[in-house]
Amino acid sequence: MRIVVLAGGIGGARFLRGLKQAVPDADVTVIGNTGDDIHLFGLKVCPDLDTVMYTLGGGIDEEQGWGRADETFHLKEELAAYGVGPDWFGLGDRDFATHIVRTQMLGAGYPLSAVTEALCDRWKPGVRLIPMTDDRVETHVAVEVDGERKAVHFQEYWVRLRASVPAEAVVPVGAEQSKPAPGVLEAIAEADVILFPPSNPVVSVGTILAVPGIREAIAGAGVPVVGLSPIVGDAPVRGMADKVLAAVGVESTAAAVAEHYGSGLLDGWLVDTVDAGSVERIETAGIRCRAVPLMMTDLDAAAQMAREALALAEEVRGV
Ligand code: FO1
Repeated sequence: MRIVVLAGGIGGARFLRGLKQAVPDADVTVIGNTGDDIHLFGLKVCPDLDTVMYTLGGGIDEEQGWGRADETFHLKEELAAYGVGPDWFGLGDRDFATHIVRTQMLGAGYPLSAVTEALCDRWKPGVRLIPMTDDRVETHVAVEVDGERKAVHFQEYWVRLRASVPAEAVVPVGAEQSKPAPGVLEAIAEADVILFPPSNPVVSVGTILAVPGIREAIAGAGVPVVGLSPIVGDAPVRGMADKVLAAVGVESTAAAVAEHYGSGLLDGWLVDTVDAGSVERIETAGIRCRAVPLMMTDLDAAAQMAREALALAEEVRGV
């Protein structure tokens, strides 16, 4: 079975680990969000691609959900000692190697998709990981700080500001001019099922859908598209998705996120059992809905969620 998954960071990566356990023989292609990318110290850092690669490749810091296990921060300390910023983004020594190799290959003219493939040769994530585009896209967030409106890089909003101020707008800068990376549209066209994991619907899945051609390809693929709500009980399971949902006028509920994606895109939507009351509203919106446990407390829970998503896809396919 060929499965395409649009993945962001931690939630998407953990879901993918469950999917691989649920259907080990499936051919999984991950279209990764690159809107979180940031250039630091002359290096290109791709947080969401690295989170998928490390999580599935066995190198992730399990507790944090990002960055490398057994990390040290000597380089970060030395840079700070030189007064070279920023110091609010936690790049570890092991992680730096990934960004050095990536930046070196980009500098030699390799596109990000080829670089990602090369990095995955080491990590062997067991899925094909393709960036949504080889072009530069960076999400910026419009905020008002000390009475001054300004746009900050997503990572500054997320990590330095801890999303402590409302996001007035979220803009994937460069998305309009970008095109899907090689293999993205082909994977969607050949997929038997397309999944939206519990990733951030605005800055992760939303950014991938902002690359011209991707939303249309998914909507027109003619195969079941099933998503899992990242919102449980009116609150994001992790992260601060509610802050960016507000920026796009979407209430922080499982039903509102499903309606935000729309029945033109989504055929099925899984909500957590605590949100079972919203099943009818979602089905009225033309999206088949089931209430199942959606807390990825461990690998088996994530695998069960994946099985539920695939079962719903078959149910949708059958109509
Ligand atoms: N998230 C944090 O909350 N604090 C950090 O210092 C931090 C550093 C970091 C370094 C590399 C990397 O790949 C991810 C990192 N993240 C950090 C997570 C990152 O902000 C998020 O994973 C995504 O951008 C949102 O999904």
